[in-house]
Formats: sequence, structure tokens, C-alpha cells
Amino acid sequence: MSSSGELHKRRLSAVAKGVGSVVSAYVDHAAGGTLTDVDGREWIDFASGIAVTSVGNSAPRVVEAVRAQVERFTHTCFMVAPYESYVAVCEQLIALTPGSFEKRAALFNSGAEAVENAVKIARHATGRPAVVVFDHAYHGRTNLTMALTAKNMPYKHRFGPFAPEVYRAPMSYPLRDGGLSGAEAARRAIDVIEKQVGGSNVAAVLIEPIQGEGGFVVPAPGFLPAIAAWARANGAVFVADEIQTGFARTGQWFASEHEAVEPDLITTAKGMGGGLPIAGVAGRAELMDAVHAGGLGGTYGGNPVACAAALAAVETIRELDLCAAAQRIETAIRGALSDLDPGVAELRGRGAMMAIELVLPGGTEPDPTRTAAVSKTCHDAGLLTLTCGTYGNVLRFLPPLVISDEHLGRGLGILRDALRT
Ligand code: PLZ
Repeated sequence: MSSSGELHKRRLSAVAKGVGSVVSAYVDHAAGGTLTDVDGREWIDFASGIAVTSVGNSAPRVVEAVRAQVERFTHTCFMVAPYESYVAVCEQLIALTPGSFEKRAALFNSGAEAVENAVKIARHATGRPAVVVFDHAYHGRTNLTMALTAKNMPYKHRFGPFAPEVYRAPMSYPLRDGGLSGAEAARRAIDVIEKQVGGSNVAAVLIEPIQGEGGFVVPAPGFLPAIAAWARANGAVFVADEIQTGFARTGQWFASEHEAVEPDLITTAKGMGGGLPIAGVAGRAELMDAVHAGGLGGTYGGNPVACAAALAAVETIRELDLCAAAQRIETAIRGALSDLDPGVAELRGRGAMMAIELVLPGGTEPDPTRTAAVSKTCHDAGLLTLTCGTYGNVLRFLPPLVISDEHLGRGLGILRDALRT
């Protein structure tokens, strides 16, 4: 087998430079909380492939379900010849997402595609053009979702022009908005929407209940409910982008539940598929069913192999009670990182979606240099961590929910050492 060094050389003359990688080690195999590279080195996984492998890599049920499905049939296209597992995944989405109202769902391939479709549905159902998003938001890399995403580098730079009718409102970011309460931050956002867009023009208000790429920003309590209430009162569709937060990651099936918010539509992907590419939009039947027959779809959306994996992932989350596991991971992380230096402005997040924001001591000036250095030290010691944040100064921890106490503890030890050096 080739070494990582050899593979990297091949990559340079085969893979486009625009596609990056966090580490230069190439993976050979992976399990519940570790990856092993082709050079035989074991890594502790605090990334889960960006919040995807919540049930672990090659989770037994997922492997079994995929193997069985591949042998029966690999693809028919649901729009050509339908099959049961697509319907079953939609039933699960309807049952698991918050909201006791009548729902429908549809399946897609990626998070960005789910977001695009949620916007299509909201515009079609309301007959309105405008989409409201927030500072620090991340919703994808397609043309419409680039417009919805806040950060220029690396996501948008020189990739425009972008889709029109996208408006950005200020987010509740307790560390950086002078400690506005949820209600005050919502008032500030609603003022912008009402003055700059007009309530009756808004098709959708789209928000991540905890922001992901933008820095694991947890809005102040009351912010999400107030924004959702405004949307309802103004006939706009409240869309929760739960692509990163969904499927037990934050200690509930969906992060909206922490504040008892019932979104009109929810977008899901990542943890949903147990490692296979699948995404969904689920929500109010009258919105979902407003779209004419044939108006939603795609060749691969809800591919049977991905559906089999999703059903197995859901079963695994239920059976192993991975919501409780995520809560235990939060407790362990909070315990290990409670006494850090003044350069750590905040430890925040929910469940197994936790982060620290690094600043220059004595203020809140972001410290992306130290963030990158700590991350690099972790990598050198065999811990796979990711950074995020508008200012590149947030270290985030997204272990698989099935990670062992031993691997979690070792990973946190490496992290503490890296913060001390
Ligand atoms: N919405 C909330 O977190 C994907 C992107 C990594 P796709 N986040 C990881 C990168 O640099 O491309 C994400 C998300 C939220 C939408 C998406 C988009 O999901 O499956 O990557 O299209």
C-alpha cells in the first residue's frame, strides 16, 4: 500500500487544488472513535467527518443494511420506480422532527441540496421572493447556498454573482453582541427585516439553531422562539437548518427541541445517513404538498443504499440511546475544559457539538493564530480536531456519539496539553 507521502504526491497532479484537506494523512480504515491512516498511525476522531459519523464509522447495523441493499438493487431512481425504504425514511423524518402537525418529507443528496429545496418549497408555498439568513450562517456551496452563507473566504470569494433576494440579519452571538438577551437580539434582527425587507415579502427565515461553520454560536435563550414567532405572525416559513445539529448530535434528536421551537420546515443531512450521502426536508404538509407533482426531485435523491443506511443509523441512535451519549460527552468535555487560560473566552455548545473560542487575553479580539497552532499540536499528537468561526478562532469538537470513554478522555488530555503549550 502507498504511504501518505506517496498518495499526497499523486494527489497534487490529480486532485484540483481548490479541494482542501485538514490533515495530510490518508485514511486506511476507521471505527467508532478512531481513524487509522495508511502509515499505521491511529487518530482519535473529534471530527466525525464534519458531524456525519455520529453512529461511528462502519457502524455494524449500517454495514449490514448497506450490504443487504446493494445485493437487492442499487438504484432505480425514486422518480422512475419507487421503493419502500424511501417512504420509510420519510416516515422516520416525520416522526422524529419536532412539531405535532401533519408533515411530509422529501429526500436529496447533500445538505446544500436540502437547503435549496427548502427555499424552493417556501417560495412556492408563499408566492414570496425574499429569504432571510443571519450573520455567520453556513448553508452550503451551491450558487443559492453560497448566497445564504455569510463568510467570503474560502466559500464565496470570486464565485459570484450570487442568487438575489437574500437578506442578512444580525445574529444573537452572546460573546460578541454585548450580551444582548435573546429577546433584545431578536428585536434587533426583526427591525432589520422589517425595515430592509418588509415582512410580507419574506418567503423564509432560515437559521441554524446552533451555528456550525460560523463558530458553534449558541444564540441567547429566547432568540430562536422569538424569530420563529415573528415568522409565523408574518406568514413567512421558519426553516431550521439542522444539517449539522440534527440526529442526536446536540443531545436531542433536533436542536430546535432545546427551546421547544417547532420549525415549519427542517433540513437534515450529515448524521442522518450514518456516513452515506443522504439529506432531507421535512415539515408542514400544507407547505410540502403545495408544490406541483414533479416539482421536486433529482436522479439520486433518496438512493436505496443511502436510505438503507439512514434507517440503520436511526435504529442505532435509538437502540444505543445516542441522545444520552451526546449529553454524557458534553459533561465530559465541560469537566475537562472548565479551568482554561484567559485566552479561552468561552466554552460553548450542546451535547457532542462543543467548542472553545480563542481570543487575545484581556479582550475579545479573535486569536486565529493560536487556534491554528493548537489545532496543529493536536494533529501532531494524533487527535483530529477542526476549527471554525467567522474569525477562524474557534476549535470545535464533534466526536462520534459512540466514542469510548477511553478515547474521549485521551483526546481531551491531548487537547489540554496542546492548550498549555
Ligand atoms: N447547512 C448547517 O453545516 C455543511 C461544510 C464543510 P453539504 N457543513 C460542512 C465545507 O467546508 O464544505 C452544512 C451545514 C449546515 C448546510 C451544510 C451543507 O451541507 O452536505 O456540505 O452540502
